[in-house]
Amino acid sequence: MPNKRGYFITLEGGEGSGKSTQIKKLDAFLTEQGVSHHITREPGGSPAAEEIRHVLLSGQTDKWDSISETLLFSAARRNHLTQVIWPKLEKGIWVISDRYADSTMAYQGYGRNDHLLSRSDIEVLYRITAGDFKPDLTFILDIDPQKGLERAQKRAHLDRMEGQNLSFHENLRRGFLDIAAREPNRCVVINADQPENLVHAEILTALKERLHVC
Ligand code: T5A
Repeated sequence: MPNKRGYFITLEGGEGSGKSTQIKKLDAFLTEQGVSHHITREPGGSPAAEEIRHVLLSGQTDKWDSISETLLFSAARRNHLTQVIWPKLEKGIWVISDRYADSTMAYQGYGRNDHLLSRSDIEVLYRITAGDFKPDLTFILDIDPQKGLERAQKRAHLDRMEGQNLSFHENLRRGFLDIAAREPNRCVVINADQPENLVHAEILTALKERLHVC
């Protein structure tokens, strides 16, 4: 665990909610403000974690059950933390990640709904992976799953997760909203069903209010 100095900010949400689009805008804003920062993503973000990403996102939807998936996402996360996130934060560099641990709770916990893993199982595994470390601020981009999937489908073919049925995506939306309700000091829910610039403006407002910066 780092003696943390930079801020760790995560963007979360269902498929096609616009995280990558908003991260690009946040990247440009922080550059403009002269804030030293690093953009990353999960699964992935370090060379070894990117290898695990490929294994996780390709193939049939039923390739892994939720326990196997959670272990693989956690292995990738541990590598990402030790090789990239913690060293950057220690140097005072902000880290902005496209997805992080809330995605594990939402997708492998709520989304799958196969009752193989409880909330507390996932929390214990997170503690093994990252100790008490948590993002300073998390934006949860909320959108009707049907609309999000339509956006994702327009952009590219659906990957292994995106190909799950609609009830999976509805469960994970509920999961993200539940996570936000449980941790209101860390999480801000953003209405992602509005034009990109308005979503960006909401994110900047919350960034300034929550972190008292920029
Ligand atoms: N996963 C991940 C788990 O199951 N467990 C975990 O622990 C972790 C970390 C990652 C997958 O892994 C799963 C979750 C995911 O299924 P990924 O390739 O990183 O896969 O995919 P996503 O994170 O889902 O990213 P997407 O690219 O699908 O969605 P984004 O980034 O939310 O959306 P974005 O910005 O690419 O936008 C999608 C389209 O919508 C348009 C964009 O131009 C683009 O065409 N768009 C808008 N259109 C209208 N209005 C707006 N406001 C728009 N914003 C964007």
